[in-house]
Amino acid sequence: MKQTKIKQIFARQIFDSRGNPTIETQVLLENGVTASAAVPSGASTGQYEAVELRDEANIYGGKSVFKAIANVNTIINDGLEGFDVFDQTAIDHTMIQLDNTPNKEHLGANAILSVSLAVARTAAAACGLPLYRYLGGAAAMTMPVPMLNILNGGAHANNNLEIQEFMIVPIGAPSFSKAMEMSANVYHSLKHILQESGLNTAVGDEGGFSPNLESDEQALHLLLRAIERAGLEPEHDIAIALDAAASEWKTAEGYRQPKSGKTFSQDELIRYFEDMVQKYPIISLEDPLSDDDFEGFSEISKRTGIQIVGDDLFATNSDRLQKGIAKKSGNAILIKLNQIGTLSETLQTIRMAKNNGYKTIISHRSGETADPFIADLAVAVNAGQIKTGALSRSERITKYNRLLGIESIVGIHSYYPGLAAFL
Ligand code: 2PG
Ligand code: MG
Repeated sequence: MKQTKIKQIFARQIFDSRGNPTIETQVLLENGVTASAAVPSGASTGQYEAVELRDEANIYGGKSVFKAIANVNTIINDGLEGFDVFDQTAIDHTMIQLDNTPNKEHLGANAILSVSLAVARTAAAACGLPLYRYLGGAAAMTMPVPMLNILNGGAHANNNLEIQEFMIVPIGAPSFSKAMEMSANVYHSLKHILQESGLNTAVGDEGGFSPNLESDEQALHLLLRAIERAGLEPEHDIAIALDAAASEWKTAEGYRQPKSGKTFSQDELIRYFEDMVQKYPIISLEDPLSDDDFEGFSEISKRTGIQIVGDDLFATNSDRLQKGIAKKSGNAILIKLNQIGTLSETLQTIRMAKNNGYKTIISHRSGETADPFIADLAVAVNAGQIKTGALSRSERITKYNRLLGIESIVGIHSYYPGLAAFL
């Protein structure tokens, strides 16, 4: 454990799962221990996320991240040299000060996060612990209930579905591995049903199928059929979760679904979802309204009684969550490290959510890398839920496989909450 001071931090440009540039950062300690981490990138980003610094130059479609990389290799590297790698909070705080803007636009939240995550992973390596154990200590034992996005729409697919994510949630499973077995069966059943119906089985950004359908409601029917065909019972074994990502539908007057052109007032949209929740076994509904509508989130929570998740609404930001808690907006928060930009701030937001009875769902981004950091984080903080795509595409599978590995190590001492994660 000696000489755990940071000697050098080095960033490089790699690609994410959409073929866009992103950052991988490596931390080297004086004792020679080294580890790295990579940052993901969203498509439906809302307006309150920390700034992802991109070069907007004439290469890589304007998306290269060389400025952010230079910030890591110079300003951040110089500013953090000699810090003990175990001082995560001080390191994150120092980067926030070096940036000195409210939304991390100076150094880039992508630059800062890559360092923050690489520091945590290097610290874990320095004490010879798996990341979930380093972050969560002996208390880390809850396997998250996965939400698998098996039908993709919205900004994640070029089909005609307006709702961004149609997810299955294996709440009736006794363990994480059994939950994944059930989910795999449903995913494959859905593929067979689509094939038999002459529908497209190409996948969207998060690995879910992305056929053109008659309506979003038909997508819900298909999920139910796939669950039954896998020999499982909708609601009891597998429930449904949706992410509407309705900030993408917001207009000056109300809401307009971009693909069909259908318009809604706030009240009409609440009623639209209320009706859906009554008809289908929907256990969780994310971003049913825009990222400014704290009141609407409060109203729809009351009227549906199910889990209402704020993603774009809270942006993993404790100030925004605080406002939501005061107004009773939703009852769950999606946690995305790159929305806020440091591990310490993310952990603070998770703590605030838990202390106030909000459920926590650790989430991937639609543009991902093979880094499974969020799998370890979900176990470390006993989040209870994770959202990390369908059972296809390695950048999604790597998170599930990491969780299977953790469960096999934690073994009989792990706890899979199933339905209890939503109560
Ligand atoms: C979301 C995410 C992840 P994106 O809206 O919840 O599924 O999508 O990363 O595109 O913001
Ligand atoms: Mg979302």
